[in-house]
Amino acid sequence: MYQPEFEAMSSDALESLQVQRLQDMLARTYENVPLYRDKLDAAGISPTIEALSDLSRFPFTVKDDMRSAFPYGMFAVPLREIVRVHSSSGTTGQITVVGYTKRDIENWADMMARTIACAGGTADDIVQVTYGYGLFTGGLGVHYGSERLGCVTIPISGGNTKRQVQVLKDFGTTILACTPSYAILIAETAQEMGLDIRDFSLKAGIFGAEPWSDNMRRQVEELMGIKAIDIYGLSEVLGPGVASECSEQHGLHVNEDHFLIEIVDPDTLQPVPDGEYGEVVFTTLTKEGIPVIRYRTRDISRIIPGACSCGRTFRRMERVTGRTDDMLIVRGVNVFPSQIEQVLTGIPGVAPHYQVVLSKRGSMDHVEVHVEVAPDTDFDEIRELESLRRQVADEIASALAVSIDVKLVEPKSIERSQGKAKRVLDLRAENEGA
Ligand code: DLL
Repeated sequence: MYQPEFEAMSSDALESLQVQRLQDMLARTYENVPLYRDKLDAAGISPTIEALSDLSRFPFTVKDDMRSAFPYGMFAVPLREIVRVHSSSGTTGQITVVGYTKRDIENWADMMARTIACAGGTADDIVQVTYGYGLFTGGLGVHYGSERLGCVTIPISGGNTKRQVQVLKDFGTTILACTPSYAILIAETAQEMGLDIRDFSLKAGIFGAEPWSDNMRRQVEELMGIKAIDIYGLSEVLGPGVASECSEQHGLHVNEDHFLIEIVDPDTLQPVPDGEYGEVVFTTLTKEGIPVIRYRTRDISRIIPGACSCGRTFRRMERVTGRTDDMLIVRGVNVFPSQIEQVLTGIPGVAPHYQVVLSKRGSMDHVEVHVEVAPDTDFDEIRELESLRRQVADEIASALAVSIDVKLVEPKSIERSQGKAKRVLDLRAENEGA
């Protein structure tokens, strides 16, 4: 543990720290961010609390609030105190900008150092930072944490996959940091180069930034001979370092000395009991640049009740299986791409590369899963291919309780990503225009 004085705090000590930090944050935010002041004034809420439960009176913050304040309207300090900005990917609309003070960067480095320590990392490790450097928070976020822990830090960023493999080998990398989908591509590229990553010094991966199934974890662990842990975060709240799995690989410890987590029903917006799934909502406690009050992440998860045997006392959130805005409704049944992935990665003969393609057939939405067959597939065996296709379709239907058309596609025909994989291809607007 990198900071046991926080990570293993008693629940009473943690709660009093949280109350004190929340009081301070609310006062600062009300004072300095007009958007929050106006919202609270309009709702007749004073920015003070006695207990953590008082937070449930406060209005939520959503991505559109950030967009409306673009670029700097949500900053709670003057720009001269901001030392870094990052931005969210903007795949679903206008980008948002987040700013960090010197203290924010320090805290972020501590949280990322905790994350690397969660993967068993120490100052003796060599960390290859393959997340993208730039406006995306992944690269620099992990970088500062790795240096904070004292690791040798390789700032290679994403891309040039053969070089990634060569550096893994030649530099003796022990911890790889990238998206899980890119980790699979790196492993496959090594195989094509005639190299076996299991012979390298690599021992752990800190993978995140996108949903990935447990089967995908097992595959990448097997291909690389490593322990793969899931790391979670989002730019609006921090970047990587919000929560991380420990060696138990059973839920992600939320850095609760810096963030309050709530799980709410996305329809009623009422908090749900521990153990039940809902939308994850975060309130920052220490952030100076952009504090957020009850930020609705759109990510679906739950609190895992009970203590963790690793000794960390911070509560754990379940791995994020998807976002409310990624959810497909297929003939009335809610489907997340990661559920499809969990099925596909359990079937020999298909590769862990897939895409859910949405199109229009007349006025109806049509959903089809494209999945690559394994590279050693014999394409002359049409009967075998058809039986594989049927097996995939049947297994999806029995796991998801709805049947979805399946198309087998050739190896390497689905576009690879060096960052977040694009699991859903939406052609509906194009179909309408046609
Ligand atoms: O993806 C921060 C990050 C970088 C996390 C590197 C982990 C590693 P954004 O680009 O703002 O930030 O995207 C945040 O990505 O709301 C989730 O929907 C998704 N996400 C992030 N981590 C995970 C994960 C970074 N471990 C959005 N599992 C979040 C599932 C994840 N989804």
